[in-house]
Amino acid sequence: MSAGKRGALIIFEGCDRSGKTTQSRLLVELLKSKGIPALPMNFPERSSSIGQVINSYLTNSKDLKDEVIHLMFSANRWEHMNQMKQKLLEGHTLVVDRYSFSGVAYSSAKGLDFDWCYAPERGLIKPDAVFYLRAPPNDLTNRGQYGEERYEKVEFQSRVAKVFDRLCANEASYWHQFDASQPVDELHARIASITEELLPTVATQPLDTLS
Ligand code: NYM
Ligand code: MG
Repeated sequence: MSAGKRGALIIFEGCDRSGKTTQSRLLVELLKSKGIPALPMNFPERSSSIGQVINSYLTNSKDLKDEVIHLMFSANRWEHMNQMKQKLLEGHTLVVDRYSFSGVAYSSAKGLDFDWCYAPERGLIKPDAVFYLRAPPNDLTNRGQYGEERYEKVEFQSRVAKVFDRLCANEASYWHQFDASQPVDELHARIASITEELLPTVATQPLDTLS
């Protein structure tokens, strides 16, 4: 990519098993096949020392107070910000499976205050687009087969979905909501077309921060 052209920060958000991992992989593959530099990322990023604590918490081998794990998830994003900024400015598009909004959605679904949950996210790089894969509420209640990790319970996921809906309404200018129950290739085509329009538009815009 030519000098001065940055990449886009693209985020996938949604409940567990909404298809984010599949769609983010397809998007990275598509961009790469077109010669557009693209890198996949995901949060939590479990390999750092903070990430390893988060992993122990999620797999139930460690208990932490709700506030403490919330701040660990946020710290896990902060510790990757310089590296993300550098990649974006070099022209890489980052396709990220979960970001700040998962932080707010899962913690406030536990009962923590919404604004308190959002506060540590302010100052992080603002996404150029959030693709919100929204599972229809009926689907959530029909889906029983979650894995073993903490949070993977239907009743809890319904509460998480409500917070994502609220975030989607608040941040409508850069959020795109999709019905997660549509066929994988149709959803991918919609996401691809929005991304292809987005990349040239943001390439000359400065990076912004969440506020
Ligand atoms: N999660 C993820 C949070 O509770 N807060 C956060 O900030 C992030 C990024 O971690 N159930 C939760 C949501 C998921 C869990 O994520 C693991 P994944 O994408 O299933 O590996
Ligand atoms: Mg999961």
